[in-house]
Amino acid sequence: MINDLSLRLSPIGGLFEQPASVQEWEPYILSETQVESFRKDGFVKDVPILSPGQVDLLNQEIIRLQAPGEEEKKLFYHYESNESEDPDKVLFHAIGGWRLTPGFHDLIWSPAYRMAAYQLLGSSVRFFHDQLFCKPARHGGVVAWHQDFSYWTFTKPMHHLTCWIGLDDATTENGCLYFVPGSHRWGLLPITGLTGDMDAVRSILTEAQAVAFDRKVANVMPKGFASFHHPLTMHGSYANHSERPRRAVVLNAMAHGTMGNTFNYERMDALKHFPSMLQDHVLDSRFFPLLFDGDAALPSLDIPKIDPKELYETD
Ligand SMILES: O=C(O)CCC(=O)C(=O)O
Ligand SMILES: [Fe+2]
Repeated sequence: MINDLSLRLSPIGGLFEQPASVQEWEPYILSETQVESFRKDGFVKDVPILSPGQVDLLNQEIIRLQAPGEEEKKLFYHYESNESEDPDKVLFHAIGGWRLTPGFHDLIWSPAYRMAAYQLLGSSVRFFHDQLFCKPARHGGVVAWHQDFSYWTFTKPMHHLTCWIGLDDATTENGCLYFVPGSHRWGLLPITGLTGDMDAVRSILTEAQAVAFDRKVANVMPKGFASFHHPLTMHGSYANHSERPRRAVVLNAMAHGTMGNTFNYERMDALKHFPSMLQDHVLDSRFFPLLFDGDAALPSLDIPKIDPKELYETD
C-alpha cells in the first residue's frame, strides 16, 4: 500500500521544532524593511528556512523522488524528468512531492515559512502546492522568464505567494533565479513557455518593460535560504553549465478563501492529476491544508504585513 502523506494534516516527523508560545514566534517575523522591499520590488530574498542538516535530509529524499515506483509516481500532480525534452538542457520538474516523503511533507509546516507567508499575503495561509526544480551539473536547462499567475488562472482571486528555497548554494554559474524588480505591477501577461527559449517573453513586452530587464536581480543565496515573490513578478533562471547541481524546492501558498476557476480554463489537460478544484468553490480540501492563521494565533503581536488591497485582487 502506498502511503499518501496528504492524508496527514499536520507535521509527521521532527524536521522543525514548532513555536510553543507567542514569544517563540517572534524570531521568524520579517521586519518592516523586508515587507516594504517586497511591496516595492515584488520579491524579498535571504530569508533563512533550513539548516545545512535539513537541506541534506531533503536532498536524500530527492534521490527517491527522482526514481519513484509506478504507484508513487501517481501521487504527483505533474512529473517530468526533463521538462525541456532536450537531453542537453535537463530540468527535473515535479509537483506534489509533499505527498511522498516525510521531509517534504513537513517542510510546508516550517514556522519561518508560515510566518513570512502570512505577512506577505496579508492573510491566513493555505498551501496550494509544492514544486521541485532541479538542474544537474553541466547540462542543466533554463526556466524561461514567466509570471507564476499566468499558470494559475484556474484559481481566483489572484492572492498567491511563491517561496523558492535553495537546496544547493545558488550562484549565477549554476543557474540561480533572477527577478525583474517592479514587474509585479505590470498586470498579467500570457504564457510564453517554461523551457526552451529563455527570452520568449520578450515578444510580448512593451519597450519600457523590455528595458526593465536591464535591472534584473540575481537571486544568489546560500542553500537553505529562501526568496518570496508575488504571483506577477517576472522571474526565470539560466542554464547550469557549472560542475555543481542546482536543486530547489518551491512552496506555493494562497490566501484562505481562494477558489477554483476551472469552468473556462483552456489548459484543463495540465490539471489531469491535480486535486479537484470546482468553479467558485473555496479550495479547502485536504490537499490544500490551512497552514497559518496569524490573526487568530498571535493577536497580541504587532506584525508588519502587506495590505492585500494594495498588491492582490481581493474580490
Ligand atoms: O527554480 C527555478 O529556476 C524556477 C522557479 C520558479 O519558477 C518559481 O519559483 O516560481
Ligand atoms: Fe515561477
